[in-house]
Amino acid sequence: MNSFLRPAVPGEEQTQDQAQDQTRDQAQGQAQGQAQGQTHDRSTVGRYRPISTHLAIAPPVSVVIPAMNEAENLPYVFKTLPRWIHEVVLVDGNSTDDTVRVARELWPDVKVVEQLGKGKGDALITGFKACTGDIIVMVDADGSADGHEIVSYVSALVSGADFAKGSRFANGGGTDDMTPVRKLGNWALCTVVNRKFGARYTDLCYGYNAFWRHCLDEIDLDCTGFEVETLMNIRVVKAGLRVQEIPSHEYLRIHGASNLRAVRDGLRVLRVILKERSNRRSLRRRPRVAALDSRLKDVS
Ligand SMILES: Nc1nc2c(ncn2[C@@H]2O[C@H](COP(=O)(O)OP(=O)(O)O)[C@@H](O)[C@H]2O)c(=O)[nH]1
Ligand SMILES: [Mg+2]
Repeated sequence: MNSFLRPAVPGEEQTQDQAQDQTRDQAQGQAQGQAQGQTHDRSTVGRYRPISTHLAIAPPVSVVIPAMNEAENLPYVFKTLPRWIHEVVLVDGNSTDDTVRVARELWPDVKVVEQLGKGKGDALITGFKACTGDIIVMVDADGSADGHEIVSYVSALVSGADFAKGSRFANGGGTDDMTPVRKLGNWALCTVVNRKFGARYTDLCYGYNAFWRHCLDEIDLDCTGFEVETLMNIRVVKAGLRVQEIPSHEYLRIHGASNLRAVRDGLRVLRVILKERSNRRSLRRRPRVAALDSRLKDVS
C-alpha cells in the first residue's frame, strides 16, 4: 500500500480500485483462514476485518469529516476512503452549496450532522460525539487528505499508540498546500509547544489525525476554531498519552479557498498555547499498564 498517492480523480484509476478489491478479498481469505487455524480461539472468528494484506483489526473505525461548502471536493475525498471503515460522519457547517446532497450520493450510509455553532473546532467536537467507532479518524473535506493513509494511522493505534498524529514534516511526509508564511508560523508555534510541553513534534497545525475514543475523555476539548488541532496535540501530551507521528502528505485543496486566516488563526493558536501553559491542572498521567490491560481484555 502506497501511503503517498495523490487522491484519485473520480472515474479514473479503475485498475487501482480493482487491485484494492482483489487485495481486500485475498486479505479476507487469509484472515479467515488464520482465525480458523489451530492457534486461534474460535470465538474470534468473524470479529476481524482485513485492512491490508497483512493486518486485520477488530475495532470499528469512524471517519469524521468537517465540511463547509465542499461539494466539489467531496468526490475526491470519498474516492480514497477505504471501504472497511465502519462509518463516515460528515459535519456540515451550514453549507450553502450541495455538500450534504453530494455526500449522501457518494456514500449512502453517511451520517450527516448539522453543526449548531461555528468553526472547525466546533464541527469536530460535534462530529466526535456522533461517532460510534472505537477509533476516530479526522479527515478534511477539501481533497488535501489521502484516505489511503488511514491504514497507517490505524496500524499505529492497534500497535499501541493512543493518538496517531499526522505530520507533513516527518520523514516521508510533505505538503503542497502551505504558503511560506504558514510554514514559518507552524514551525515557530511547534517549537514553542515542544519547549513548553516537552513534546517532540515535527508538525503542529495539521488536521489529519486519528485516536482511540478514550482519548476524548482525557483531553476534554473546549474550543471552536482552527486552534482545535493544537489544543488536541497539547492535551494528549499533558495527559501522558502515547503519541505516534505518522508521515502524511497534504495535497493542494482542489476547489475553493482555505477558510484559515494565517494571522487571525495563528494568534488564536498562540493564545491556546499560553492558556494551556498557565493552566497546569492536567498532567493526569495514567498508569500505562492499566490502560493496556483494559484493552487486552477486549480481545481475550
Ligand atoms: N463544518 C465545518 N467545517 C469547517 C469549518 N471551517 C473549516 N471547515 C472544514 O475544515 C477543513 C479544513 O479547512 P480549510 O479551509 O481547508 O483550512 P486549511 O486546511 O487549514 O487551509 C475543510 O474540510 C473545511 O470545509 C466550519 O466552520 N464548519
Ligand atoms: Mg485545507
